Amino acid sequence: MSTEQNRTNTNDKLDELEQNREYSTGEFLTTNQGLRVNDDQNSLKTGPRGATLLEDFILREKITHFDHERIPERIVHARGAAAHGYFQVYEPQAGLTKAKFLQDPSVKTPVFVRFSTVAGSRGSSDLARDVRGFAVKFYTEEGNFDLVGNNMPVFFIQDSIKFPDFVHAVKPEPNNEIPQAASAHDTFWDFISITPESMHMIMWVMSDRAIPRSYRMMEGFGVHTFRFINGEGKSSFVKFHWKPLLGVHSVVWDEAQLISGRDPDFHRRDLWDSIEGGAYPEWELGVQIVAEEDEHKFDFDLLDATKIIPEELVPVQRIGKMVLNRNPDNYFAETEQVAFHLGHLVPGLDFTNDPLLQGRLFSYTDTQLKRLGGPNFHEIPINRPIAPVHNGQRDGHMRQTINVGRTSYSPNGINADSPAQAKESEGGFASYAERIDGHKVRARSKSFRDHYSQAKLFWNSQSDTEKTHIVKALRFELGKVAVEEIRERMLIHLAQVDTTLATLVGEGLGLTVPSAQGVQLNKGVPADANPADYQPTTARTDVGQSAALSMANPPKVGIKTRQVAILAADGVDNTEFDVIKQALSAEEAVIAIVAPRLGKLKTSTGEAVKIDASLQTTASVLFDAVYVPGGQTSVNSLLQEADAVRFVHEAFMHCKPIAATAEGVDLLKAAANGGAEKLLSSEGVITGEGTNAEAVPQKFIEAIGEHRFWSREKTLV
Ligand code: HDD
Repeated sequence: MSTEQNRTNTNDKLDELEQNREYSTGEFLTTNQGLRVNDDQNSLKTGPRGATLLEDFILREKITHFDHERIPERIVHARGAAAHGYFQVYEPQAGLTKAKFLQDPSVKTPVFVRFSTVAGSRGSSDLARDVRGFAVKFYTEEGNFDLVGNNMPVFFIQDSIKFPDFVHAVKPEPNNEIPQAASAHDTFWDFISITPESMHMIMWVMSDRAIPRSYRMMEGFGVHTFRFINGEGKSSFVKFHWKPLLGVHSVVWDEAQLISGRDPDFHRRDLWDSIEGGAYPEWELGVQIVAEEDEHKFDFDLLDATKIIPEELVPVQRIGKMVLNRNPDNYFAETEQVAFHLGHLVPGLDFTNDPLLQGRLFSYTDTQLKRLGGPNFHEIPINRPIAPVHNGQRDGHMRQTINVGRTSYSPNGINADSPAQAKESEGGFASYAERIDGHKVRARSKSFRDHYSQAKLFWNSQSDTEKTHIVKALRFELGKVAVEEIRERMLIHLAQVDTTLATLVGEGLGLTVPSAQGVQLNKGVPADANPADYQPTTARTDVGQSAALSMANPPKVGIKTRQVAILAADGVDNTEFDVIKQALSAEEAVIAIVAPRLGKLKTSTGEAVKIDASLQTTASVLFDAVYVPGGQTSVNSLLQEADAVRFVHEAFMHCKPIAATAEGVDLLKAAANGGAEKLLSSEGVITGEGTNAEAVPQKFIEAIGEHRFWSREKTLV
C-alpha cells in the first residue's frame, strides 16, 4: 500500500468522526428541527405567573430529550475510559496470517481502546479490586477487528453458560444492592468456593494486578486461544498479549481504598491527562503461536480459558505497536456507545471451540441490541468501519443510511446481483474448515479438570511481597464474608494450591485449614452426573515457576509521566527548588507543587511560582513520589499543617520514594511518629544537606524508577 493510501486510511476514521462532530462556536441556539430559539429561560405561560401551556413544544422537546438521555449501562464493564490511536505491525506476518493490517509496517491502522472495571456500575470507583477490561477496536481496511480482552490472561469460568451466575454472584447483593464494585461479600465467595475452576483466576484477582497504578501500566490479554490463518489456508493457534512500554505497576490495597475516596476517577484522569500532555501510552502486541499439530502436546487444554500457555513453553513474539494519541471528544458518543464484539473479525483470524469464547459470540451483539436500542448500532460513528458496507439489511430503529435503489435481496437480477459475494482471493471471509465429529452432549472435557496446577504456578512465581499481598487480599475479602462455611471451603481450595498460603490466610481469619477428606470440591455438577467425574484433580507437584507472572522485576523503563509532589510554601529554597524541578522535567516526570494554599508562592529569592494543588485538594495517594526542598520558612509552614505531615507519612507507609534536602528533612522527621531514625534510614528515603544535597535529585529519580520499596512494609513508624 502506498504511503498516500496509508495516510488516507488513518485519516478516514478521523474524517468520518469529523463529519459527526458539532462545534458550538458562536452559532445560534436552535431546537432539534433547526428553529432558532428566542427564550431558553422561561416556559410558555398564561401570564408571567400563569400555568404552563401544553403548547410549549420547545419546553417539551427539551425535557423529553433530557428524560431519555440515559441508556442502559453495560451489564458488566460499565465503568470505563477510552482513547483513539493507531496500530502498526513491525514486519509482515504473512507466514502466520493473511490479515491485511498485519502485513505492511508503513500502515497505521486506526484503533479505539476502551479500558474498564467489570463489577461496578458506571459511577463506581476506578480503584476497585477487579479485573480490567482491555478492548481494542481495529478499524482495518478489511472491516473492524475487535480484540476484547482483559488485563489478566485467564477467566473465572470455563463455559459461558455459567457467566450470568458468576456475574450475579459478584455484583452487589440483590436485596440491598451492597457492596458496590467489590467482590468482598458472601455471594461472590459462596460461588467461588464451590467453583474450583475459578481458582487460577482468583490468584490473579487477589494479586496486585487487580489494582493497577494506571491503565497505561497494565498488560492486556486476548485470553482465549484464537486461530491465525495464512494465505495458504494453514491455521495455527494464537494467544494475544499487550505489553505496556511503561512497565507493569500497581498500587497497594490501602492506597487503592484511599484513592477511591480522594479521586474515584484516578485511572480515567491519568489516561486523559497523559494523552493531553502528549505522553502517549504505548503497548506492543505480542503473540504466542502453537502449530496446529501441537494442539495436544500440553498438560492443559488450549481451549480452556482458565489456563495460560507459560511464556517459558511458548515465547511471546512482539509483532507490532499500538499508540494512543487522542482523547475522545464526547464521552457518551464515543466511549459509551462503542460496541465491541468478538465476532467482529477479519480474514486471517478465526475462533476456536473454547466454550467460553463460543458463548461470547452470542452475547456481545445481543447486549448491544438492548443497550444501544436496535440493530443499527454499527452506524453510530464510533462503530462504523472504514471499510465500505454494502448489504441487503434495511430499516430498524434510527436507520442512518439512505439505501438507494429497488433491491435489498441477494441474489438479484435487477441490480446485476450487486452487492456481490467476494471470493477469498477478493477478501471474502471464509470460516476455517475445522473438522468436527462428535456426539451432541452437555459435558465438560476431562482435559479441563486440573484447576489447581496453574494457580500453584502463579503462586510459586510471585515474589515474597507479592505473596504477602495475596494473603492480605484474601484475608480482607474473606474477612468480609459473614457465612463461616464459605471461608472454610475457601481454605480447603487454597490448601490445594499451597498449604502455606492456606495456613496464612486461615491465621488472619482465626481458622485452621479444614480437611478436604470427603468434601465435594465442585458443586457445579450436572444433576445426573457422577460427582467423581467433576472432582478436580490435585495440583501437580512439578509446576515450577514462570518469571513472566511476577511484577517484581519489571524492566527499568525510566520515570516518564510519573507524578511527583513537591511540598513547599513561601520561602522555599530557590536553588533547591529549581534543581529538582529541572532534574524531574528532564526525565519527563510530571511535577505538582503542593502547598498549604492555592495561588502563588514566593521562593527564598522572591520569585513567584504557581501552586498546582493545595493540601486540602490533593493527597499523597495520588502521587508516585514526594520531595521536600529546604528553606526554613517554607518547612516551618509545612510543619504547622497536619495534612503535610500526613502526606509524607502516608507516602512512607505506601513504600513510595521520598526525598528531602536541608530543612526539608525536618518534615520527614515530623512524619515519623517518633521513629525518625528508622524512617530516615529506610530504603527509598533519600536525604542530604550541603554538598550531600547535590546527589539527592539523581538518587530520587533512580528511586522513582524502582516504583516501591517493599522492605518498608514491615517498618512501622
Ligand atoms: Fe465480556 C463486555 C471482556 C467473558 C459478555 N467483556 C466486555 C468488555 C470486555 C470483556 C473488555 C467491555 C467491552 C467494552 O469496553 O465495551 N468478557 C471479557 C473477557 C472474557 C469475557 C476477556 C473472558 C475471556 N463476557 C464474557 C462472557 C460473556 C460476556 C463469557 C457472556 C457469555 N461482556 C459480555 C457482555 C458485555 C461484555 C454482556 C457487556 C457490555 C458489552 O458486552 O458490550 O456482552
